[in-house]
Amino acid sequence: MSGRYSEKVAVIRGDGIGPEVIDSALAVLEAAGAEIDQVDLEVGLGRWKRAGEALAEEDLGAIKECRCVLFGAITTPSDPKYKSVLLRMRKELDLYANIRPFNDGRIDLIIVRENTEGLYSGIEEVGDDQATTVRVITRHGCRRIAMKACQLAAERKRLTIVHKSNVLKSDRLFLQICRDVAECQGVEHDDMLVDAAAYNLVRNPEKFDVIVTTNLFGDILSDEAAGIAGSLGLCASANIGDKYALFEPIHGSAPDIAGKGIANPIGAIRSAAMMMDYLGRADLAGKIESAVQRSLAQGIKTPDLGGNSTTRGVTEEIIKAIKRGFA
Ligand code: 48Y
Repeated sequence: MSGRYSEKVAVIRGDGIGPEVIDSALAVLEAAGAEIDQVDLEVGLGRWKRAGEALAEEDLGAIKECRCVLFGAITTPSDPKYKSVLLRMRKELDLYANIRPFNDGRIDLIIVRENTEGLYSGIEEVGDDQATTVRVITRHGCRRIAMKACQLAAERKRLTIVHKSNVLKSDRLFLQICRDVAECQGVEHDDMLVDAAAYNLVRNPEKFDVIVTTNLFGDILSDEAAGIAGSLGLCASANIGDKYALFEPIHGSAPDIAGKGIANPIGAIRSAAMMMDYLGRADLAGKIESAVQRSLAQGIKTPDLGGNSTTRGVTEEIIKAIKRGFA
């Protein structure tokens, strides 16, 4: 980037607290000196109610014209006619690696979740007496997620392959391929059954460094890790493919607190920092993270962390820290 031109970023604020936390993230990006060319898109339940469509084909087209997406949160109603926008984008943009770092409190690890197959295959049959969901594990899917996880593990210490191969034969393939890739890449690795991993995450989180796992296990373990880190509101994620990328806080749209001004903006702010890292501005990402740490250390916290600060209060404190050069 180096100030010569700015990157085109699709911004999807979404529903519930999505707009509040994305506005905070954009304000922090601006304070940090990020240059982005923002393309605002209206996507989500609000749009569905208004126009009968949550994510239009032209939105997907517009996204494909951008380097990446900054995404708030979207409410997925249980109406079977409504197709999850997030899952559609992950699939249609082939965002196969969901990377979720956790480094607050007792925890310092990255979960690398396969994001396009497994139990999220969408291959389902619902009858009156029986309902089936097909769990799809492919060699191609395993290889590429294992490669991504190995790249991260090589910069850290160890890779743990999390699976349920004692019961699910599909996970024997996942385990085998992940092991082969780790061997090939010279990455130190071990493996653990998902139930043992769930237990150990609570009891001994320091056992983990980089976890690679299938779609649903990654979904569940990352909420658990967020609980250990202190709050879902702190945690960020990157959904990365070979062509596109989408950055989002891991929390949902939290309709119960929407509009109250108390949502924790840190998950979205950290997602914006991950985006800057992706765009080649690791310096800005580092600056933002240091300011977040500084603000947390000052005790400026929203209610999810036991504090009484507002979304705005936290955002202003982080901006102040960036401007004072604590970063
Ligand atoms: O990103 C997540 O961890 C969320 O729980 C989504 C998931 O299942 O991967 C939720 C999907 C949705 O709301 O449609």
